[in-house]
Amino acid sequence: MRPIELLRTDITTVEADAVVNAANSSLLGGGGVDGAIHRRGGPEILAACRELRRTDWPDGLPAGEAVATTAGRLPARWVIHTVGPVFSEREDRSAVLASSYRRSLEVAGALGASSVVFPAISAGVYGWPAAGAARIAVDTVAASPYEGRVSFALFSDEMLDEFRAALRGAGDRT
Ligand code: AR6
Repeated sequence: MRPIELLRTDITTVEADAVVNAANSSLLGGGGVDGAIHRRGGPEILAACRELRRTDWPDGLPAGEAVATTAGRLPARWVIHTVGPVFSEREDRSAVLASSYRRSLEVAGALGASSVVFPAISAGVYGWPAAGAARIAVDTVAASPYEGRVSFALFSDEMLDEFRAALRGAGDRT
């Protein structure tokens, strides 16, 4: 399995070619990772998002899809915005969450990005239980043909532990 690095840090401080944003369909900002990325990256990112809404995604970016913009003032070349699914008790949306990771890495590969850092997509405002979110994240990244370096920036010790457990289990699941 590819090496996957786990960091206990604010994603906006990580140096990587591409930083993944856990955005919403509007692409116009929000709280959590999205708020932090726009705050620290500056207005250039929002301007690029508005342009994408005007051109490619007039109805918004669907869940499971990903798109890149400048990273503004972040220590990165690109922000890859993806929209995770809102967690549902009634409907299994795991495939959509996996798609967010897969499509983000496809976009990174197409850009020629040699490193990508992810947050725990959908595991905050969108309500995904941490263990499941970590397992889907790790398994999808492990299965991706993307050749660059992948890391996760996790915001709490609990989330770091969940990702460690998912990584330990990944060898058994693949
Ligand atoms: N660095 C790393 N991880 C963080 C940071 C940070 N600066 N801030 C929060 N987290 P969330 P979602 C963790 O809510 O669940 C926004 O309003 C957080 O603790 O950012 O996909 C968007 O606009 C959690 O573990 O993303 C959407 O409306 C994980 O990152 C909605 O939230 C993801 O939490 C998306 O919700």
